[in-house]
Amino acid sequence: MSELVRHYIGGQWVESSETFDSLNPATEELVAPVAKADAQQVDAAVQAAKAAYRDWRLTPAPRRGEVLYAVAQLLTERKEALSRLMTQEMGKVLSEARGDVQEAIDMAYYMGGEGRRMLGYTAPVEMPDKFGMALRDSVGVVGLVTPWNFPVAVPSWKMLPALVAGNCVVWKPSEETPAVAAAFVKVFEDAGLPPGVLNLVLGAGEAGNALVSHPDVRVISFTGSTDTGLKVYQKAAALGKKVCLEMGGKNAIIVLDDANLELATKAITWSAYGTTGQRCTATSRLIVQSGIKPKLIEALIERARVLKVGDGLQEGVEVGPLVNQKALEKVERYVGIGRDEGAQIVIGGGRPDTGRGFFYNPTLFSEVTPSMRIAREEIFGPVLSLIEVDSLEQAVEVNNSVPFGLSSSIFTENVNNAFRAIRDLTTGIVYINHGTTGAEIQFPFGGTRGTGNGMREAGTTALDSFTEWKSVYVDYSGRLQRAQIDNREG
Ligand code: UN1
Repeated sequence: MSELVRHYIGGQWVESSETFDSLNPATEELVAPVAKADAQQVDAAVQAAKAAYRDWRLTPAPRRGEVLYAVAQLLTERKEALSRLMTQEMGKVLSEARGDVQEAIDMAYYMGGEGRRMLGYTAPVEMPDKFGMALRDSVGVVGLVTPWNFPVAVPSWKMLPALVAGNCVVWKPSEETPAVAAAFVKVFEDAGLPPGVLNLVLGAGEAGNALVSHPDVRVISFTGSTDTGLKVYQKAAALGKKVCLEMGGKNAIIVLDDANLELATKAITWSAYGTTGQRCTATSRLIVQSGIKPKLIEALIERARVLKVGDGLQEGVEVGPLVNQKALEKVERYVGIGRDEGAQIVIGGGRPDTGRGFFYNPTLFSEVTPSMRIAREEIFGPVLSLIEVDSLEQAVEVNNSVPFGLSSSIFTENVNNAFRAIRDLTTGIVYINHGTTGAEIQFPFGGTRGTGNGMREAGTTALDSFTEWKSVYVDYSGRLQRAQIDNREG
């Protein structure tokens, strides 16, 4: 039997009296038993973070950045092992798991550089012999709650900026991916991060609640389902905390009559069925102009015919399992809803004959209308809904009509159409002639409407969640200066 996966609190790997199991969704076999944190252990982790904060905030930022560079190097060395463990634990195919780890490597280098930037600014001030500047300051202990679909990349978007800015972290990863989370934290330990600066607590709702409601945690950064995210938001807001949310998506690819068909077909297949549709950026709607619709459906059927579903560790497999039984049941339920709503199944619509594992065949519905539930609600599985439109204007309107606003895409060879789409699509991420997935860490990541609460991760915005602005005025006149015009002295 595999070794127990433990929490990492104050630089120690610790157990709990209770445990739970982490399963492989392709084989339904045990990956490892896992320690399950209760509220006391979460509190111990927060206390460890608080204690470590005294020194970590005073460690010069370039030194903190160097730890991140060491993390990047170790992650590179361990990329293959981490990727394999990720595939075993949550099912995505190995090549995608490698991409997940690579995102964390990229982020570690990017945020390592922040150690020598962390830019603030100066501006002129109203009085003589006076100086003004605005600095970024750390906030203290931050709590991270992260999902299983990007078990290394998404946490890295949060913890790397948080750490380089001088905060200490308590991280509660999804209960679906504890082993890969522990292996990721081990990288920080081996890279020389001081004890208590990063703490890991494993478990589900109880641990998450304890973290979100802990009075000493000033910021909560959450990525996950809309349901849970809104609960986290309410709980934390009631305690006056800053909350950064990344939640659902219902992303669309628009294909206009003037699109490159081959390119669109490849991108749609990858964005809709890659990671088994379990990305918040996955394509779950296809908005197609009437003229190209028959050809596009034909090409998608052709492509789906050779799409290999199976264990993500096996060579040649392109679509792995869903993460668990519950996710599979949700997909089955929504396919039933789509059928009842009158949509037509063109591809898939059932489970492959694998015997075990939470597999579902890539599925395409056509004859979907924008008001159907399968066109509005997040399914988080390999289910794509095709909506036919007459024009670019109608396509944009349909795209913007859903409660989410993360990612959108348009395929057109016409530069005027492309720029109109850039102007009018109301999502946080817009792609031209590329699927809805594949965001890079040097640009802001996040969405409008129900996808979030206005925050962005990564890019030049990465530090915003984890820093406060401190405006500093230095009066070096040696006397009490009052503004010449009284009503300007605020
Ligand atoms: C997510 O699905 O939660 O844009 C993150 C992408 C990835 C990140 C997705 N780079 O597909």
